[in-house]
Amino acid sequence: MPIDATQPYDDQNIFAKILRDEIPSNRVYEDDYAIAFHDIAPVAPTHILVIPRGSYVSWDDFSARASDAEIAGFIRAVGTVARDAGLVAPGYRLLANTGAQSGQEVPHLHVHIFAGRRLGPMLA
Ligand code: DGP
Repeated sequence: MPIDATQPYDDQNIFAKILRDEIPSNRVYEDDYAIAFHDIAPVAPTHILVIPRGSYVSWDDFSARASDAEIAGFIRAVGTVARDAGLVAPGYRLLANTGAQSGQEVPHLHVHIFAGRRLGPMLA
């Protein structure tokens, strides 16, 4: 069910529970600003989600409210995850759905990393 990106943060969302280790995930990375884990329903051979540790509904919420340190830390984490996974040479795609028409389903900001096959010109 797509979410309303203008809603307040819900700390019972599934990624909040993954952050608190209340439900399991296949974690591949963590630092002070972000964690990364494999998507439960991959659409590419490599499909990793990177989420900030802070409580942000969407890219919009994050870019408006997060500190410069959180934004820098998160963007560095996304790059590090892709680099550590060996994705730079073959290439990868980043995607952050924001709000209902994008299809965002989980109301905690997440950046998808897709890789491992030739990706089409658009995911739409
Ligand atoms: P989006 O449509 O951009 O909100 O993408 C949400 C993604 O989250 C979707 O690709 C499936 C993934 N996902 C949903 N629930 C879980 C979960 O419990 N664990 C993991 N690892 N991924 C999940």
